[in-house]
Amino acid sequence: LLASAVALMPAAVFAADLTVGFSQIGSESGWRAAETSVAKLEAEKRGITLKFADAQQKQENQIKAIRSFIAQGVDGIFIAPVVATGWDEVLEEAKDADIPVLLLDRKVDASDDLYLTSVTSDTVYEGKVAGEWLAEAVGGAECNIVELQGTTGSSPAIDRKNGFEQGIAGSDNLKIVRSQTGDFTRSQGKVVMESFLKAEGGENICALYAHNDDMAVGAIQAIKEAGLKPGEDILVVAIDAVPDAHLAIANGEMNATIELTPNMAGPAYDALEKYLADGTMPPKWIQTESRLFTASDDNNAIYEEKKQLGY
Ligand code: GZL
Repeated sequence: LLASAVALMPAAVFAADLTVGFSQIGSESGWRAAETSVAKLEAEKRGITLKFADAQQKQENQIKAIRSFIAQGVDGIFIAPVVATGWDEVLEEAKDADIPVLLLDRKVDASDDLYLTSVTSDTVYEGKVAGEWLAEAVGGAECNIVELQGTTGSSPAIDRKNGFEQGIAGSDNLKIVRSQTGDFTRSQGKVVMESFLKAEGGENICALYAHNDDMAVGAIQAIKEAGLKPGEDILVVAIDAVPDAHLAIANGEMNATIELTPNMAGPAYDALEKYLADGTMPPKWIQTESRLFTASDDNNAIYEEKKQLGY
């Protein structure tokens, strides 16, 4: 009788016993802050205990946090890996402790038997969509592009650069004349854009491609302080579709962004619960959607909606 009662128990009850350790990169961008708040919300919805560690964008802090989660014997470990390399040893330790690891929003250069699954967008595709949009917007005109790269060595920075170059490959009139990391932050985006404007001359820059909206928003400030009109004198395309990007597009100061869902944790919790409940192996990659937003979308309404999401 007891066995059949347990068998009928809803999955949520099993989830109530789950403890997950989340090694988060930091809070370098509005998108990252949203990913964190959604991860906490999704844990609450499932009755999962979430142990959260903010690494202030340092890999050694992530590795320390992961070791601590292993010592605490958590049921699963989520990692948003700040860079793609240097994870093998600690992932082996988690595997030896029989604790499944799930990657959120970024990838690692490690054998995929060291993690249960990765929940990310197609970051090459995002860059390609940005490049194709710009090629379409510019038409046949000569266009010197400046690029703000994400965190050096992170998988989205590597992929979004490659994808963008694929997107503009067919347009000889489009050329990347300056490219430098802004570390995915607004403040660095502004500082690096100021140096681009100084070195290149604002009148010679036709467009900015930023690997995330936060760097673009910082750069927009620099473009305005240089007496130029962002979105007109210098076209601006980026990725994440955070509320402030929709606002900038609504105000004509930005032209396009590609959406990255902040809910990477939801699918990860579901995959972990299923794996722990009955051993189901998820695919190694759970891909999230990417969608282009431009001035033709109702950006003011979308801004209001997304403001509720904890960005
Ligand atoms: C991409 C994610 C990036 C966001 C940035 O998947 O890792 O990190 O685009 C964030 O906003 O810093």
